[in-house]
Amino acid sequence: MAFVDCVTTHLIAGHGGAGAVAWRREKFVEFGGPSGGNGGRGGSIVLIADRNVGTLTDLRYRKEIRAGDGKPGQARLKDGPSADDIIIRVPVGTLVRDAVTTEILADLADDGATYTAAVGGIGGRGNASFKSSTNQSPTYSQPGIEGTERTVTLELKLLADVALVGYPSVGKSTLISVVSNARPKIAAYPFTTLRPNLGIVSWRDHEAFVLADIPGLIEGAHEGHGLGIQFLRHIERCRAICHLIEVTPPFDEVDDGRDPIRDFERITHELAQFSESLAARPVIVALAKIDLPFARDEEDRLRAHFEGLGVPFYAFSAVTRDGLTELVDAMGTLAIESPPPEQTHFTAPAPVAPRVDVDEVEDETEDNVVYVGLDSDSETDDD
Ligand SMILES: Nc1nc2c(ncn2[C@@H]2O[C@H](COP(=O)(O)OP(=O)(O)OP(=O)(O)O)[C@@H](O)[C@H]2O)c(=O)[nH]1
Ligand SMILES: [Mg+2]
Repeated sequence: MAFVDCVTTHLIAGHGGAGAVAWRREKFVEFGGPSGGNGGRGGSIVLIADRNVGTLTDLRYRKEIRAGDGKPGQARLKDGPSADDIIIRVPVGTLVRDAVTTEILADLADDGATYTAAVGGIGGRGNASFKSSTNQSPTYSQPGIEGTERTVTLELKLLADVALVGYPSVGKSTLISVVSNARPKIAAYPFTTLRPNLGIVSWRDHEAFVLADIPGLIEGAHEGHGLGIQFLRHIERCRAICHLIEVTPPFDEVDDGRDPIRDFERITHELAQFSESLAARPVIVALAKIDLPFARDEEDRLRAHFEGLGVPFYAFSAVTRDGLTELVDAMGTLAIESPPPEQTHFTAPAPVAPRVDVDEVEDETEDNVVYVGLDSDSETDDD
């Protein structure tokens, strides 16, 4: 699966160059003084949110990114050159965590937002800079300061208003394809959708809202079953949930004992197991495929059940477009009325062990701009 929404990488900033100890020796200068220049600054590693970047895919195999060191100071008061910073362009909506403590370091929510994840060390002072009235010939200089290093986890937050959740094949992708600009793959087998799709829904005279089609969930998702936990994390970033259910055909040979009410309860349980904040998210239920007679037959019973629970209930068909306007209105109202989830509620990925041994690796500073996943649109679900 090419879609990468979470990567862990180790960032090492460059060390500062050492200050030089040198002396002026010139033909017509009688008293050559100290002339050691300062060391250059080590390169920092800076993350920049860029709206042209779609995914974190390109960072997937970058276990370590290292900035160059500052050069030592030179004679004749020449300062050592500083190393270039490494700029890593990441998608807007990237959350930066310390991978060891899982603490959130930065939320790069706006285009152009920057975060210096590892700070280059400053260069040491050369002996010339220590010259004073009491010490005309200092024989010492400073070493450069070490750059900082840290292991970070970058997570792509999926920014949507309403998440479509439900069992595989209930018709989530079909719904987003008829109400928004998204054109995801649709098929009659489970787990057609392998990564979340976003669609923009224009809604009467209101401002458009963003709908997310999330891969199908099954029992045990919070423990990693099916496509698992990573997508539950995406749902956490949506304001509200539209929970799709379907009536499976009575003659279905592969009938696995599914029932729309039980499906709903199972998935609601998965969401609650994953996080309290997900369990508390506003939710509406939508019965899909009511063009099918056996689905329409169940509509009244299901409506009575969910309305009895106080859960708003809708029924629609993506094929005949029956009930679509009401459903879009309901989702749009949810998008407007539900507050955005608070960042502190996001469930952290599992922490990684701190690094103990840093192997020498090739200097990666030659190309000092890392573009992350520029062409996310070229990915498909089935690669
Ligand atoms: N009759 C009928 N079939 C539908 C309707 N909506 C979707 N389907 C069919 O249901 C099947 C599954 O549709 P998808 O939209 O791919 O389902 P999904 O929920 O996105 O499935 P996953 O991505 O696997 O989780 C496809 O064969 C669709 O053609 C509907 O309104 N009426
Ligand atoms: Mg789908």
